[in-house]
This record gives sequence, C-alpha cells and structure tokens, in this order.
Amino acid sequence: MFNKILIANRGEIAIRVIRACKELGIKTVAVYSKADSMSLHRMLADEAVCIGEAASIDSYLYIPNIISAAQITGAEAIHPGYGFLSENQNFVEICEAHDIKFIGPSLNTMMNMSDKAMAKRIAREASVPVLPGSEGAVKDVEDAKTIAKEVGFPVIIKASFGGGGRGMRIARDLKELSHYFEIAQNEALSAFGNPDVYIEKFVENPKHIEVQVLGDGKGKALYLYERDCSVQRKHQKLIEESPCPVLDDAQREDICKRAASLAAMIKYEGAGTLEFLYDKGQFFFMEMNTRLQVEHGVSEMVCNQDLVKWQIKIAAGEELTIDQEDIKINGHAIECRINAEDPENNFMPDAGKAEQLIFPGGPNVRIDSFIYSGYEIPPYYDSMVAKFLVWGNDREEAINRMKRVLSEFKVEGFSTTADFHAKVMDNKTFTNGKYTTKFLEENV
Ligand code: MV4
Repeated sequence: MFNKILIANRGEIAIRVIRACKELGIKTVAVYSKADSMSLHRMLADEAVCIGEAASIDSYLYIPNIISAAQITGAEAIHPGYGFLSENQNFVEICEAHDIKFIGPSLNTMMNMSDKAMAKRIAREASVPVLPGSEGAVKDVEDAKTIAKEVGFPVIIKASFGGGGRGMRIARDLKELSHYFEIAQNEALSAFGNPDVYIEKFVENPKHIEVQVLGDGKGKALYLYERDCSVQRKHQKLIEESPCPVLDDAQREDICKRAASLAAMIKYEGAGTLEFLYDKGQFFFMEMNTRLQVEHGVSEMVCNQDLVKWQIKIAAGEELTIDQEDIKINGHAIECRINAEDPENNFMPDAGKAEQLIFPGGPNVRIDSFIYSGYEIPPYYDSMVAKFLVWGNDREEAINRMKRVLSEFKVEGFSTTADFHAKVMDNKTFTNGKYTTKFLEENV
C-alpha cells in the first residue's frame, strides 16, 4: 500500500479523498492555491503545499508545481479527484515519467474514451447498445446527409472530443444539417482542438442514467448499479439518485451487466461511469467517464462500498476482493448539490462569507462539504459548496428525509440552491420518478 498520497484537487472532493486515506492509514499531502490558504482541505491533510496563484490555470491545473509538490513531500501517488487534471492525458504521462502512480485508469484507456466515436465503437463491440449513426467521424456535408437519411431525422451532431453537452447541434431536416455541419466542425476545432464530429439519431426526451463500474485493471469488473441524473440544468447535474426509480430488475441487471462486461473487456482500472440515454425502455450508451464522479456517494450508500478506498487499493495493486454477488442494492439514496448560486436570478454564482452556518445531521444523512462559519468562498472555482446525501429504506423515506435535511440547513452570506431542492422534492413529476432531462425546463 502507498505510504503517502497527494490530492491534486480542492473543496469537498479533496476532503473526501483525505478521509479515505486517513482510514487506510495513508499520509496525505494537500495542494492549495493562494486563494485557498484558509481551506479545510489544507487543514485536514498531514502536509500542504502552496502550488500557485488563485486562477486554476496557475495552480490546480499547473502540472509542474503539482509534480514538484509530490516529489518534495515524497508522495508515491496522486489522486486527481474530479474536474481539473482528472481526465488530462498529458498529466497521466507526466506522472508516469516521474514514477508517480496516477490513481485512475491507464493512459490508453483515457485516450480511447476521450474520443467519443471510439468509445461508441468499443461499446458496440462489448454488446453495449448505442444509437444508430455514423461509424466514427463524418468527413463532409455529403457524408452527413447520407447518414442522416439512413437513420432518419432528427439527428444530433456531436464533437468527437467534446462531452458534457458542449458543441452539440440538433438538425431536424437536410437544410438544418447542411447549415449546422460546418458550424459544428468549427466549434469542435476551437473548443476541443479537433474538428471531428459524428452524427447519431436524436432522442427527444430521455432520462440520463449512468452505471458505476469498478475494474481491477486485469479483466475483473463489477457494477455498483445505476444512478438517475436527469435533474440537470445547462448540463449541470443538480440531483442524483440510486437506484433509478423507473427501471425494473431485469432492465437494471441487463444494462449493468453489459456495462461491467465493457469494463472487463478493456481491463478497466479503478472507478468509471458509463453514461446512457434512456427512452421508452431502451438504453443508449453516450460516453464513459474515466474519473470518480461528484455523485459517487449515492452509489456508495445503496451498495455499502467505499469507491475511493477501492480506487486507492486497486491503484496500489491490491486485489478486488469483492464479487458481484457481494454488491446488492439496499434501499434508496438521493443527493442534492448545494451550490452558492441564486436560483431566483438564473442560478447566478454568488460567492461570499459563510456565516451562521448550520449543517443538517441525524440518521442516514451524509454531508460532504468544505465550508465552515467564517469561511470566505473564493470566487475562482466551482459554485458547489456541499452535497447533501440521504439514505432511506425506500424512495419515499429518502425524499422525506431530504426535505427534513434541507429544512435544517441554514447559512448566511450568499444564496444557495437549498430552497430550490425543497421545491423539487415536492414536485409531482419528481416524486413519481418519471422526470427526464427536460424536467427543469418544463417544471419548477
Ligand atoms: C443526446 C441527446 C439526445 N439524443 N444525444 C448532452 C450531454 C452529452 N453527454 C450528451 N447529451 C445529449 N445527447 C442524442 N443522440 C440529448 C442530450 C442532452 C442531455 C443528456 C443528458 C442529460 C441532459 C441533457 C440535456 C440536453 C441534451
């Protein structure tokens, strides 16, 4: 096992990783920017190294200083958390070159999955269902038209190296397709440095369901079931839950088995997530995220597993000592992301000093956060300040518990999304479980 791990991140996820390390008896190194000198992750780690200026590009994304911090402190491994360098292939290569273990999948896996057209090809090969569309990147408008006529309108044009909803265009007829095709290529080039785009059938009103997998890097892979992440706004998730409220056991088992078999086929190492669109009983693979995700905690709660400890153990070369039959869904878990944003003002980010902070508590409640009374939220980073997770014997109990949790939460100094979440917990489309990715546009 590692003696010391550096956490190349900040906020709640840095703390989440530090906690796992502490429980495993591993020493921790925090890195922090000049804007984060009062941050909790810095204080909770055994050691801390300042890695640069407030702007992420000069600190949490600045690879030379992070590698130097690992070398100076003697950290043998780096946990990247999510965001920042977690899916940066250059960073993985540099860690390797410096004999530092990157806690995550191999460079080759990250490279393959960053190419969404390639990821789809791998999925098809592993009998994971995908949407009809182009085989890889589309050359030109004529090619695009041919494919669109085959699959039928509407179609969606996506950047091969995009993701998270950026650089997508929907075309409802040939005229729109010829109009958007080159625009999409140009957007892809300027946003992702590569003009490749692919085309697939557009699904009008899907759910976003994702399957959590865990691989040992040697061909054994397990699933920790699925999460329904359909409550999103502008491609930002706001609420996640596990299990998905509308799946039956046969559908659930089928898609989860296929997801794990893909992970096994590519000898996936560590924690990963396969994202699907779900519509009228059918799943369609979108992309695979090769990192720990914000919402991993809901899977941990229903599966009674610690994903971060598994990531660390697997990276250290330990065996994945559990089997699929050891992972059963117990009850129901929901997460609400508490952002320092004003839902009354278009969810505008709202930094400020946290005062009179009261966090909820009680049975089956998990609060993952980094704020404390007197803490000034720096304006440079993500607006998420806490995750409230609850577990219930069933979904109804989890929803009632979340309402109770949200009502206990108090903070002054900035607006939060807490009251917005309370409204969602009372919304009929949410409580009946049939909400889709269009839910927030159409409701609340
Ligand atoms: C789609 C789609 C409909 N049909 N692809 C958005 C994020 C990116 N990962 C994929 N996205 C979508 N791809 C086809 N063929 C609709 C979306 C989409 C979406 C997906 C998940 C969650 C929220 C969303 C909001 C708008 C569009």
